[in-house]
Amino acid sequence: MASVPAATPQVSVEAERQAFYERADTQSLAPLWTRLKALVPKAPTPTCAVHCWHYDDVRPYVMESAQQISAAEAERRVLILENPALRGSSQVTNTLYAGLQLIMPGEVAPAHRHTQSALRFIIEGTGAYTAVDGEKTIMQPGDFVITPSWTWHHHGHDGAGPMVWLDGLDIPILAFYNATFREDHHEAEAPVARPTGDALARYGSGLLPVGHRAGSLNSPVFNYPWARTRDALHALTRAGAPDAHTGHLMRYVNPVDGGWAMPTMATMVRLLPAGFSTQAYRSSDSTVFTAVEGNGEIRVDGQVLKLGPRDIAVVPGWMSYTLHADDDWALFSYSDRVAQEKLGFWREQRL
Ligand code: GTQ
Repeated sequence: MASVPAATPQVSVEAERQAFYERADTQSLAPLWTRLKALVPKAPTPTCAVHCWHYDDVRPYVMESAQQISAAEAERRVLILENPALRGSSQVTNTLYAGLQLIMPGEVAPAHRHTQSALRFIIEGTGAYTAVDGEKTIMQPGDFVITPSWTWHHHGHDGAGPMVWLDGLDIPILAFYNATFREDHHEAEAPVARPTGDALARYGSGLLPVGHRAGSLNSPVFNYPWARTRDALHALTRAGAPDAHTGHLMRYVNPVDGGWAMPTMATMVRLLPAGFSTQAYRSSDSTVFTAVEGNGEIRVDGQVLKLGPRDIAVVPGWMSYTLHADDDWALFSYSDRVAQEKLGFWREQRL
């Protein structure tokens, strides 16, 4: 057999393949085998970054936005919390949006509805309301409020002083599915049909109207007041030791079926007693945290994020992290965990 230099066949194989890729490319075809390991990696490779926004740093910008534009003109006067690794995308994680919304006394952010779900976690101020699907709720710091998909909602402020809340929306998820719809109400304020407090009395008091059926994707409770949540969390600390990996971790529940409050975004709140440190933990859902009361640290990827009241942090999915409480530390968090669970691929690991 005639011998050929060893390198030659390899070179010609590569060259032939390249030529083939170029010809296939003209038909909008691409080889999987050059991409398989990246397309189907062994473990998640989130492209978002660890980040923390300290409220004292961003508050001046949020307040200045009121000099720049009214809530009516802006429709929603929000500064988007954009992940530094995803600038220009309006994403805080690959699947979630976060923003800080400001409303001033006398303002109305006009009624609209959209297929995205929204959550509000109240950061600062008192006296503003949000009206969701015909009921107003007055918001207090630490309250968790939901705006289900396709429900009319507007925000207003009959009290005094600026009011700021954290908006969490599933905007990137809806964009991924290309299933975004919106509609503006013909009036700034959508009709209010029920008295304030009705939903909480009817569905959020350990009672349900007899005959009420499960079946909605969203909790009928749309404001989970901080005063109640706080009492519950502190009661837990008296009953026993916190979970080693998560602390006293609770989820906001749909009282009708025991599920999550919303179908795409999982919302949780936890208390870590003063001095408590968690063992390392990771899960496949990238998570946004905000501290409500107390101070502590999130240690992740060699970084130490100090998180006091109103500070906001993002931890990418599958990155192992630990939590350390300086004093009794209450943390709210949201992620796409509920969507991942329902689709069957959510994972967690206790390290
Ligand atoms: O309050 O309806 O931060 O529609 C982004 C989009 C808030 C809202 C945001 C929205 C809203």
